[in-house]
Amino acid sequence: EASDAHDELTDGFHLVIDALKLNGITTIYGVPGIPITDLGRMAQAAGIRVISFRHEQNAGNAAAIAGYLTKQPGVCLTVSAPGFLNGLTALANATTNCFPMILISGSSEREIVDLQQGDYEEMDQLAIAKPLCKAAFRVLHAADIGIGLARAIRAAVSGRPGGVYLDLPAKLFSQVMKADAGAKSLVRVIDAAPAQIPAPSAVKRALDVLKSAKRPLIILGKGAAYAQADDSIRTLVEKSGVPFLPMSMAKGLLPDTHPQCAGAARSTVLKDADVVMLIGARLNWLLSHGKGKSWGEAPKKFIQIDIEPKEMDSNVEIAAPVVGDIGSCVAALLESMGSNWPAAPADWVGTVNAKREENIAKMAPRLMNNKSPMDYHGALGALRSIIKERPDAILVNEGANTLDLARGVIDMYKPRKRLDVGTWGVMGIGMGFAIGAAIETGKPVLAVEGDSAFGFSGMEVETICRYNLPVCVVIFNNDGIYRGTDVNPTGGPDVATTVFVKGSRYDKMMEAFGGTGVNATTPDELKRAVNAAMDSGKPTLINAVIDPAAGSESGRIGNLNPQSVLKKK
Ligand code: OXT
Ligand code: ADP
Ligand code: MG
Repeated sequence: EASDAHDELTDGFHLVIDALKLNGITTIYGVPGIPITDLGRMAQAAGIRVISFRHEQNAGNAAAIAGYLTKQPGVCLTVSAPGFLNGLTALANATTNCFPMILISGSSEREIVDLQQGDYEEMDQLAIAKPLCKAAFRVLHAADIGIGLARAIRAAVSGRPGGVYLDLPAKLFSQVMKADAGAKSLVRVIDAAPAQIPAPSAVKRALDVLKSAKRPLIILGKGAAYAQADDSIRTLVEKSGVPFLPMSMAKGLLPDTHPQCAGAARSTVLKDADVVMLIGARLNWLLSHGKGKSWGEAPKKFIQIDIEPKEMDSNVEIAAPVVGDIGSCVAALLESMGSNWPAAPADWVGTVNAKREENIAKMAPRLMNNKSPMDYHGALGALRSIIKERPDAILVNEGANTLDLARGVIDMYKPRKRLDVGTWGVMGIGMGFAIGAAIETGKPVLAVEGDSAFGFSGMEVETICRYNLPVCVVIFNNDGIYRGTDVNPTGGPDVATTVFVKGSRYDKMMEAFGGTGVNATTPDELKRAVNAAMDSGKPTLINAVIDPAAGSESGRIGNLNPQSVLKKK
């Protein structure tokens, strides 16, 4: 029976699974259904961890953050048309954030789709995905599955990382071929993200510019955190003595409490620096495009380290572009700096430190209040001390006020521990990121969520309970988007814009699935409940009751709301 013809055949299902395993992909995030239900079952049987979600966008976000945390593409698996579209938002978001991810979707039959004859879940998925991700491929023959996956992996992780779409029509899975030919068709991707070494002349130019600075600044972005060159980045910062400003997800790459951290002197350093070295950070809206009021009047010179050559001069002139991977670039800079690099100008360092201490001192008393209902600072003061005591925990954060104030208040101590709304400022990453982070790292996760933000992915609390993940969700419940105090301008009882059901008890949602729910009305209660959750590792949701009047419109980016000179009617 061992030589049964059956034993010598393989099929599309098994080739996909074998190709994933051959390339070290051990986890799939997705939602099952036609035509990929059996693929998930067989993958699990073959030892792949299959995490099944309630909505594909959340599965996609989990895959995306897995990619960010591991430098391996996170894989999301979806059904045709609607499932694919749900996952596509996460794929586009991953691409925008430079996270490596592969969205694998089943699709309907080409012959029917292309003649638009109305197949089950008909959609030309490849065409739709293409403009929204870094690369998109379709495999029609089982013998090409190995090459298809190899191309997807390389496209996701090499150069600037991003999202890749892989289209697998239903018929592919049941195609059979000889098992030995199938095995030979698979490709193990060697050196998927090759080092990209910067030119020595570019390194020299960058150091010449840095040396000429009177008021130098280093800005660390999430590309620097992604690169996992933590030790050499720290050495570069310390050897240069230059103040550094971490972008949101780069917080903790060096501790926020590091003596050179200028996070609490942001306005000052942006305005007054004369040379700015960007490491894995783009001059996009989050940095006011490198110009305008927040950058002050004095002329600036930029040094930019990035793997993407086209990023240079995207917003302003870059005096010293250094193109390559951050690990190689920083190593080359360190080597050329030699052993007697001059200290950063003391008067500048002193000015930055004074501003930082002033801002920290100003904030300190606000974090100690024990008001009820809580304000943001009181509640965040409690959470800040929890992360200080548990620096290995991963912090997920979304909302408007809940995001912007937590970013400033909660110090981070280790790299890649802060995961948030990223480049798009997108709501809905919360539960997907929390689940992906818990699965990939095994570390406890604290998700600090605006009540609106949570609503975008809230059903995944069931997923958290089902897999018994060490996730503690804290909902800053201020009865709405930004604030819970809007009224209906016509006088009616329904508020169209930003107010939710008042006094909602989100904690009951967690209890519905067997997790722990807590209603917290003071910072002390909040702290106790979070500590208990982190100690137990049990799925927990804490409804933190926040004063509905405490927030401000759009948090710290209210200036982006369009304003008309005409009076509001
Ligand atoms: O130097 P100065 O003096 O300026 O001071 C700065 C720092 O130096 C200082 N600082 C400190 N002081 C003391 N100690 C410490 N440790 C310290 N650290 C810093 O503090 C200030 C501020 O520092 P910061 O924060 O670093 O600097 P700043 O100026 O804020 O930086 C500028 C930015 C742009 C870099 C920063 O603001 C930033 O990163 N912003 C990101 C904003 C963002 O992405 N927001 C999310 C989107 S908002 C909106 O779009 C929302 N929607 C619409 C929507 C979205 N987004 N998505 C989808 C799919 N659909 C719809 C919705 C629905 S938000 C939202 C829901 C909101 O409601 P929720 O209920 O969820 O939330 P609540 O608001 O809580 O109700
Ligand atoms: P932030 O939002 O934190 O400012 P961005 O997402 O704007 O960060 O920028 C990240 C940048 O890092 C992107 O331009 C991307 O090309 C770059 N990048 C990502 N990974 C690497 C790497 N390994 N080496 C060099 N640059 C990288
Ligand atoms: Mg809110």
